[in-house]
Amino acid sequence: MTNVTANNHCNEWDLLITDANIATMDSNIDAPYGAIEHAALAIKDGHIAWLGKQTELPSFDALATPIISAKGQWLTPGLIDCHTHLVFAGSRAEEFEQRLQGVSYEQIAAQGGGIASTVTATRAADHETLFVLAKDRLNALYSEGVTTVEIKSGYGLDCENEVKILEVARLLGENHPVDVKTTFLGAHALPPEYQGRSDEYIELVCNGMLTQVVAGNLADAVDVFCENVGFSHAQTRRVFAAATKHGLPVKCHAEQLSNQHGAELVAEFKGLSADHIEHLDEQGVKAMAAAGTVAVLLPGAFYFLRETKQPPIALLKQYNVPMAISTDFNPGTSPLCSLQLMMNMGCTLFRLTPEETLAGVTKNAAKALGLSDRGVLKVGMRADIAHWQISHPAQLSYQLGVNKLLNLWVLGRLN
Ligand code: DI6
Ligand code: FE
Repeated sequence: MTNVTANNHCNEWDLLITDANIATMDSNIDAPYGAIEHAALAIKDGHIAWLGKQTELPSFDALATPIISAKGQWLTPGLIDCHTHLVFAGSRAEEFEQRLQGVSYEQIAAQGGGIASTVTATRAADHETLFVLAKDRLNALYSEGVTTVEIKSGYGLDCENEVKILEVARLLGENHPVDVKTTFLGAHALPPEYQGRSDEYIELVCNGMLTQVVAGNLADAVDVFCENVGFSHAQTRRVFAAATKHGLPVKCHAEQLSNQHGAELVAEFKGLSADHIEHLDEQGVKAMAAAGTVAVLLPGAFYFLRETKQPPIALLKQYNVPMAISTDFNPGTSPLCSLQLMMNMGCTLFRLTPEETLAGVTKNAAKALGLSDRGVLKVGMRADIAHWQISHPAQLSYQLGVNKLLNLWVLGRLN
């Protein structure tokens, strides 16, 4: 059982949660969900100081320690949404109507709609407008137990506007309890003014934009949409090389609509994750396994695009590639701002187990962001903890529409 004496200054705990069942997601605990029932958990300085069976609690100063009873309900790690495009303006509802009449996502992109229409609206919006729009979305995720969110740029597509989006994302992190990580996705789509000159645009991404993003410490990672309607394998490689030169880890929108071997490429750069991956083949899976690159599954985009090609779940399991699940929240392919809905879809659409699904929005999502201080409840980890009114952790993937969140601590703070 986890019980580290070094952190066991029990008269100094900031909070003790008693009468809990804890889905630790710690693979060192030999039980489904790494569960400890009839448990307690102590927090000190925003981190977990003790956790274990309540009967094994060391003696502590009951008068000096604030205590909350979890009333026999469940604690899990705070949820992590590791792939979002949260900062944008405008709506794509009309495009949704077109798509329902049979026009494909690629056709709309080719006609100058799709991502380009969100770019026009986002370029026209100021920091404050974007902040207000994104804050609502962040609140929606937070209300369902999310404590860490990754936010990508990619709807500015020039220096000024990519920087603006990342500044708004940083500002959200400073003004909201949720911890925000940012990713520079300048290579999301070709802006209209660069039509026919995609190599020149990639030059701007690698030199002009990335230099400014790094100078302002605006990004924690770099992503590329490697696709027929995005950027080629060779162009993706150029962006990854530039990111690596600046010491930034890379991620890839890979194999979403076709197999461009983006997953192999991101693995070659020891990248954090390959995301979407419906068209991923065995060679790509092997490369990811060897590099420790996480597979980020985005069932919302799969559902919304009415995709029929499934990501190769059996192969990913066979090669032990960690699988994360995320919303991909964006106006075009996944306007679905609910990580709990994604958990349900992970089970219903991709046939993951509820335990794999919970791992996908906790420990594997942390790994997809390169974060080793969260995603699992154990001593020394951040006290990012969700308290749920549920009788079994599978209920988180099972039931929708009734918010089961009772309490949410971020860095030990209840908001
Ligand atoms: N893949 C996606 O699913 C989103 N971006 C990407 O590279 C779609 C973005 C959009 O359509 O606005
Ligand atoms: Fe995406």
